[in-house]
Amino acid sequence: MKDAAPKTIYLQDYTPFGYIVDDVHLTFDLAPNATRVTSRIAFRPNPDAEDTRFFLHGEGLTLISARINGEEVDPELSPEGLVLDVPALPFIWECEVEIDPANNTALEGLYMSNGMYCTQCEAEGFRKITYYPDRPDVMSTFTVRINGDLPVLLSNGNKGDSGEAWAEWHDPWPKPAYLFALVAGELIAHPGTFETCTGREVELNLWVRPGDEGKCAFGMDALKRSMRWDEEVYGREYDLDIFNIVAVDDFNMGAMENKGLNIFNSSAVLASPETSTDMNFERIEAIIAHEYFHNWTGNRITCRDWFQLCLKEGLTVFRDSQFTADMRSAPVKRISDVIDLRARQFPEDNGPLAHPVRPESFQEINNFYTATVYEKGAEVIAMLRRLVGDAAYAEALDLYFARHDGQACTIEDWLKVFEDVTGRDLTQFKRWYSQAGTPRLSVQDDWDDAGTYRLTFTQSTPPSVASPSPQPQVIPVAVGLLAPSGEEVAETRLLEMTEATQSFDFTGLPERPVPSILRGFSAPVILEREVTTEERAFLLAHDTDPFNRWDAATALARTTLNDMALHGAAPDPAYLDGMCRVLGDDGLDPAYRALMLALPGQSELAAAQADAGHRPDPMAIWTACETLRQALAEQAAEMLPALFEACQVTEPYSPDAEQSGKRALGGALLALLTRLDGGARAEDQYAKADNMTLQLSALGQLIRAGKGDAQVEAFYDQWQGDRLVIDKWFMLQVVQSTPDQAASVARKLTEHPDFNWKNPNRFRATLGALAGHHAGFHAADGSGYSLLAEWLIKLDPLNPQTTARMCAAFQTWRRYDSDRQALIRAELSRIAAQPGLSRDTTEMVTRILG
Ligand code: 0A1
Ligand code: ZN
Repeated sequence: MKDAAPKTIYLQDYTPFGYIVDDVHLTFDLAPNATRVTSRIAFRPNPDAEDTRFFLHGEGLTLISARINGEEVDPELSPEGLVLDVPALPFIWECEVEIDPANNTALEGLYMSNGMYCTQCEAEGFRKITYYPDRPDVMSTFTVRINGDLPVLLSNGNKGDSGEAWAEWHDPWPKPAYLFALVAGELIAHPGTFETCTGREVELNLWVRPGDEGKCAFGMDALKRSMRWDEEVYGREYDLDIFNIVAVDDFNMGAMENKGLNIFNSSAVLASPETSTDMNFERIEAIIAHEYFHNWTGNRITCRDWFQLCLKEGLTVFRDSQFTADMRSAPVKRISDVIDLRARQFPEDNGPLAHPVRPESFQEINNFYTATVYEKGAEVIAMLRRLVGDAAYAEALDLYFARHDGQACTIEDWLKVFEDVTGRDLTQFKRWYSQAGTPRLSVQDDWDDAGTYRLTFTQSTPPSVASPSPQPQVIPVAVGLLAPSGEEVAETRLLEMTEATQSFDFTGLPERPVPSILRGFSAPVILEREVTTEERAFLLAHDTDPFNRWDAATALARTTLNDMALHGAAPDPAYLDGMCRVLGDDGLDPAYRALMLALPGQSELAAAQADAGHRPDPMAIWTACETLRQALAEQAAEMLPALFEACQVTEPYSPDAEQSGKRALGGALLALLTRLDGGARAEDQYAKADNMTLQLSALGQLIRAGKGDAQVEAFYDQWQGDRLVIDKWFMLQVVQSTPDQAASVARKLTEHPDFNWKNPNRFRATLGALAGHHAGFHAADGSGYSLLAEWLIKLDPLNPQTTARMCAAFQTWRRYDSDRQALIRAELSRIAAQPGLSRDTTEMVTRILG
């Protein structure tokens, strides 16, 4: 439990630590309930620090002994750590503490998962292991000895000596404590090797529990491809003799980039064709790349303080998205990223949790591992690259690595390398880091008969608690122009908007063009432009920019769905005709066609309605989506069977872009066909499926059609022993339920013997799925809200971090009608009133209530 009166920490209050740590020696004597941690740390006064107070963080530790230069000392203890008078000269701190990993349910610090010891120290978990200046700007080399009667004993860095029930590790690269890791257990290695660009051989291992050996090959291959890519594209070579990855079942997040010893949620690394979907494979590839890329962007160059989190996360997300674009289809990756940004980051940026990419204050840093810091942070780097160009970006990155290797840096350091390389003044650009909120970009166009086409943009960002008076930002707007014949008359040009209102002219045009604005989604803004259905249909047919062509499809879908939900309109024939043309266009990549077919998220539709001054009705939105899908199925009925046939893959399964694109389109077509054939094809696909992608998409359609009872049972029997597949079983039943059933299906699943609610994956598979079922979660009777609140209240005392993250499900509450608002407010107040509520959840609920 955290302290009752949470403190707010401010960026402006940063001061360096009074001591430099030269070297850390740790010894772990492992025991489930009484692990002893002995530390021997060399400190010396920091000449650059004014504050010389010797404060070491420490939480939940039993202090056994403490010594300075060999002399027993008696520090003053508090729930946050200890203070002590120390000599103004270099000294050795020695300390022994006892901790209880077996009862650590928060999964932060040293904890146990299925009998295996593992750690999670980012952001502030190391203080639960021993007393230490647990802040990212304190960097040191670490030597670790693990004593424990377990076959595998791992820590960061290179292997040292080892013997019966002990092992030593030495990490030569100075690192902050949040990158510390230890793993001990009965694990099996899937080994590999990698020869670096300078010819050094690196030992690779993917460590898994017995039984998971068959799920390692893809992860290992993805790791090798990531290592090669980072050498080739960023010139970054790996810097240790060994790189270990460990899969654990109980993990709050996706994975963690601990130096030389990455720890992964097993869902983010284990994969096999039979048990994992194409989407799982793609996600795993991206996460492995992400964690590996952190070795340079995060580990070699780390953050001065946690306000600078985007320094490592925004950049590393940007790098992993470049990697995926290179490995797979760049347009498909771009579209998927924007779908994700609009679904997760826009609601955050436009609600009570809005915060800048670099926040200026927090109570619990774990609450700031957000879509804004990560995904908007990556968008900001993508904009920077667009503005300076690829060559200057590469030069700036080289300078960044050369100048700051081994340092703990700030966003100012990051921007400075770009200023130094390009001579640009990035003062205004920096607002992307300091201002919350999504800019709205409205557009007006004018044509004069002398052949000039003028675009006038106006930007405005809604004020928020975090940014009460936002100023104009630098917005790179990529624009191309099409002739009414469909031909491109002006190739993509990058307009650099800096003013609140600004005009740009295109001259020498023979006739009034049709603009294609914000190509490639060149800035994370909301484009507000009155566009006719005809113009959208035109762009859908002709735009040469794949992103905008896709966006025209989603805009058409959004418009017709909103008309249907708000005004009872019929499906727009322009949308249906356009989609039928897209479906039948063999020249388009199947993966791209699948994305075109997907409807905008229902929560996103609700946001658009609320933005336009309406009170969204979740049930009306759900009905509109169902009706539109049914209408499309009927209109495309004749072409669907042949298209579906063409998506069947006859070669052996591979998770590559080509095959998975076919299966993605096949899945979208199956969803349409199931509306027409009563589930016959889905039943057939389910019966024949030899991979999880096909099996799960068939099962999903059968459940949705209300015909899946037998298969739901069979699926459970088949996969009972596989926890990652059973997570899918939990999730799918909720996702595919009707709105009136979603909460009761989820509730029933929470009563299932396999509902192991202390496992974050299972908890999210069930209750996270409910929160993501827009109409089900917002059921008018409040059953969705109360079920989620009930479980969050139950989970908070055990696992504050996962509880707090899931509170975000309530962040959009002010969009809805007064009855729903009252229901949500009551649930949030019920959570807030829990005695001993964690600091994490308290902060989230308080911010959401506003
Ligand atoms: N740095 C990791 C993610 C991560 C963040 C926080 C954690 O605990 C609070 C755990 C993992 C990454 O970006 O992958
Ligand atoms: Zn990361």
